[in-house]
Parts: sequence; C-alpha cells; structure tokens
Amino acid sequence: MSMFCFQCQETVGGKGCTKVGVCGKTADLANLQDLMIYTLKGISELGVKADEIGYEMPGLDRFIMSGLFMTITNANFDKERFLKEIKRGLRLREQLRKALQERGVDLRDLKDAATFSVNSDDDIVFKANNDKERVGVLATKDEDIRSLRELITYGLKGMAAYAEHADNLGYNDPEIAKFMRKALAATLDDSLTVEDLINLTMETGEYGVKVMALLDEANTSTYGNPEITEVEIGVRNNPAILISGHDLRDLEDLLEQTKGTGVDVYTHGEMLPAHYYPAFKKYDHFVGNYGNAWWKQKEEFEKFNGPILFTTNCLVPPKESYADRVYTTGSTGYPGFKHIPDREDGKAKDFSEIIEHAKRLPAPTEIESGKIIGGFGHAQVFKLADKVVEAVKSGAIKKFFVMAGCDGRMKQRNYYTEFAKALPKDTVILTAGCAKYKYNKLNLGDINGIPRVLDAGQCNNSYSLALIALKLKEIFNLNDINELPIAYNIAWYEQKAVIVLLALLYLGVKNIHLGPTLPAFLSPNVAKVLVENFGIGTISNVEDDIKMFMEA
Ligand code: SF4
Ligand code: SF3
Repeated sequence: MSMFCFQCQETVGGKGCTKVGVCGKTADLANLQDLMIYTLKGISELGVKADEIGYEMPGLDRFIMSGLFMTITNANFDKERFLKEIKRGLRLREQLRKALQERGVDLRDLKDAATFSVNSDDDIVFKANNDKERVGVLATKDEDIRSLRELITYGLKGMAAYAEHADNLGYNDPEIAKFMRKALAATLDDSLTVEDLINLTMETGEYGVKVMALLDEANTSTYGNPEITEVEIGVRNNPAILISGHDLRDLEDLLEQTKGTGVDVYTHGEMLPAHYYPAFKKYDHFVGNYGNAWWKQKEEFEKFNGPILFTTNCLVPPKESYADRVYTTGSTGYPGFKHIPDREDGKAKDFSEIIEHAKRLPAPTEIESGKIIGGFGHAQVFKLADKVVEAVKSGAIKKFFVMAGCDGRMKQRNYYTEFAKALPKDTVILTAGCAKYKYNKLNLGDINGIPRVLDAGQCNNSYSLALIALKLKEIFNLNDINELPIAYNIAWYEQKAVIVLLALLYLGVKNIHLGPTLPAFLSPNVAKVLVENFGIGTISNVEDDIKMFMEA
C-alpha cells in the first residue's frame, strides 16, 4: 500500500512521504485523510449549487470546517474517527442531493466525488487505498495544476482552523464558508487553467485576511485584548493539567472546571499566548507555561507527570510512558486516547474525567525556571506606538524582522536561533506562532524599553502583525507597505502557515523569505510565479541573510 503527502515542511526528502509520514501518519491513515478531503470536495460541488439557489443546509459549514481541520498535519491520527466522519459526510451529501433534487436543480454531470457510493467500512477503506486515479494528490497529473490545487487546499485547511476557533466563540461569517465550498469544488474542475487557479489562490488569501480578522474579533471581544505579560515557566507543587493546541474556548472551560479543585493548569506550545488575555488572568490556578514547541513534547510530557489535553495540532505519536494520560478534543485524535466530545448547544465541554485523573498524579517536575514576556497584540503595540515611532525616527530601531510561523524538529531550524542572536542590536523581532520558541528565552534585551522580541501570540494571531505593519504605514504616511523598514523571515511547517502566507501576499507584502525549505508542493513554475510577482525567497546562511535583509 502506498500514500502520497507533501503538505508539510518535513515531508521526506523535500519531495513527499510515500511509505509512511515523518509525522507518524501511516499509509492507510493518509489515504483516508485524502478520501475525507475528496468527500468534502464532492459535498462542496453540491454546496455551490445550493448557494446558487440560496438553499442553506444546517450543519454543512461546520462539517466542512472540521473535516478540513482534522487533516492538518499532526491533528488527528485516528482512522476510526475518519471512517466515522467520511460516513457522516456521505449522509450529509445525500441529504443535500435530495434537497437540491426536490428543488429542481440540474444534477447531471456531477463528479465522482459528489456521487461515489460505499456500502461498508471496507468499501471506504478500499476506495481510499485503491482509487488513486481519482482520490489523492497524484490524481491530478499536470504538475502545475496539482501544485495550485494543493496550495489552495492547504490554504483552506488553515482557513478552516481559524474559522472553527472563531465559530467556537460564536463568531462566523457565511461568506467565508461559501468561499470554502467554491474553492474546494474548483479543485475538481478540470476546465480551470493555471491562470484561473492563480487568481483563486489570491482570492484564498483575501479570505485568509477575512478569517483572521474574524478570529481576532472573536478572541478579543470574548477575552479582551492581549496585554504585556510575564509568564512563569517554572512549576508549583500541585497536581496539574497541561493544555496544548490553540483553542481558547476549551481553555476557558477547563479553567472554570478546575477552579477550587486543587488542580493547576499549565499551557504547552501554542497555548502559551493564552496568558496574555485579561480574561484568563483571574484564575489563580492558571500557573504558567511548561516546556517549548510541539516537537519537544515527548520528553516534556514525560516529566509533566499529569494529564495532557490536546485541543488542536500539533500532536506527536506518544511514548508509552505517558500515553495513558493524554486526552484529545475537537479536531484532534489518536487511537486509544480518550476523546472529550464536542460541546452541545454552546454548553461547556465536560473535562471532569481529566480533572479526577490529575488529582491522582504527582505535581510536574520542574524543567526550567524564570519568566518570559509576551502579549504584543495589535492593541498593545498601538498603545506603544509613540515610543515605537520615536525609536524608528531617532534611528534607535533600524529594522523590524517578522519571524512568525512554526517550529519543527529539523536541525536546520537552529538557523532561526542563530539568526535572532546575530541580528544587530538595533533591530526588533515581531513574532507569532510556535516559531518563537527558537529565540524567546534568549534575553535579547530591549531598545528604550521596547523588548527586542515582541510576541503577538499564536499563529492564529498573525493578523496582529499585519495590522501593526498597516498602522506603521499609516503613521509614516507611506503609499506602499513594502516601504516600511520591515523584513519577513518566516519559518513554516504546517498548513496554517500557508493561509498566513497567502493573506500576506494578498495584502501586498513582497520579498517574504520562507524557510527552512520551500514547500514541496510548489512546482517549479508555480514557484517561479511567486518569485517573479512577490519576490518570495528562501534562506541561505545567517551571515549572508542578515546582510541581505539589512541592505534591502
Ligand atoms: Fe509527510 Fe508532512 Fe504529510 Fe506527515 S503531514 S505525511 S510528514 S508531508
Ligand atoms: Fe505550531 Fe503546530 Fe505551526 Fe500554530 S503548533 S504554529 S506548528
């Protein structure tokens, strides 16, 4: 049995995983994920027809969102869950087909993705593993069309993740969901040219900006604007739960339910920025952040001693030593892990089992001590605008470096630590996402009281960095965002970075450098378009790159 996946930065040989994923995805799981995407595309083909007549099917938007989210790298490794969701998708598809038929919609010429039928789980698995002519990345033969279809699909996965977080807080935008259907259906359409798909890629970036704005509104209206915060990285002596991933609503439910139980809560990886929100500061048992970025979880979870809750990616297949204390919820899953079901009718999720589990376990072992600082979301930075502008005008700050994005296990990524260390002292790093763990404990000092690493939050908060750039453009009265003294040296890993990149391109940002390697899913011709129109580049070595960025 074989597979083909090249959606993340760690893909084998920078080309594609064909036997098993570096992430731990087996071939049969990868093929089921492909079939999940294929099913979503088929549903979307019908969804576009429904949009044409203004018919709305309840539950459709949410299903497409979470289906896409589940296939993001390191989110869900549970084959049973994919089987269940594909079956649910096929039931939804059938309902939608009937509804459209009843309304007289012409349903001839539908593609296989919208019509294939299965009678059993075995049928599903068979289709996933054997229908390679239709299902999966390599079903598209033309290299450039394939590249663009995948670029769009990965952008949509990131978009879906952000849309789902917003939806969990009661914020949604039907136009975004409609675009997702249109774009998914378009990836099945053989009549579209390279040019059509490039235009659709840009439109994906436009909706990327919209979804990030929506999530920003959801987060800040619900939990307040992130503010400068010192986060404890040591531990206390109580039993504790470690919460990972990006979902703030899950965190809120957990903090409410652990109140007064004697169980502390710590964040891991991408949940660190939750400490910056005013609403979470009222919980005395919300202690601090434990550990580093996702890829260090194996050693860090072992030492944490208590239960771990995954709300989203990145989940690494666990070591035996702690596997019995890992829980998943939302889009995440792993065979054998206890999965906390979704909330019903807006009610809180029930985390009582994790809390009881924590009470039986020892307190975390300390692995670090001290504090890190963050909370530089757009509102906080705007408050400091006078100081920042003054520092730029006086020459105290020569350049900003946007170093947002992801961290990962490749050794090459030490480049980012070395790069941060070697940057001239009159530069400031703007960061978001788990990429920050490469330099957020370096103590790089400050410039007139402005820390040299400004952490805006999760990858989900990358929108803040765009808003900061746009604000500076306004203050300095510039015509073009690219005239600002800002360089972009972005580290990517999974598909949320793809939507952030497309959003930045849509906003007109040029000369973004992507590393540690360019995406394998960019064909030479598509890469050429990005280089020629947007000046996209990659990285070489610290010394040459700093020189290049400082002279630009
Ligand atoms: Fe390979 Fe990345 Fe796909 Fe996993 S997600 S199978 S590591 S390309
Ligand atoms: Fe990190 Fe997975 Fe991308 Fe959210 S947690 S940035 S890699």
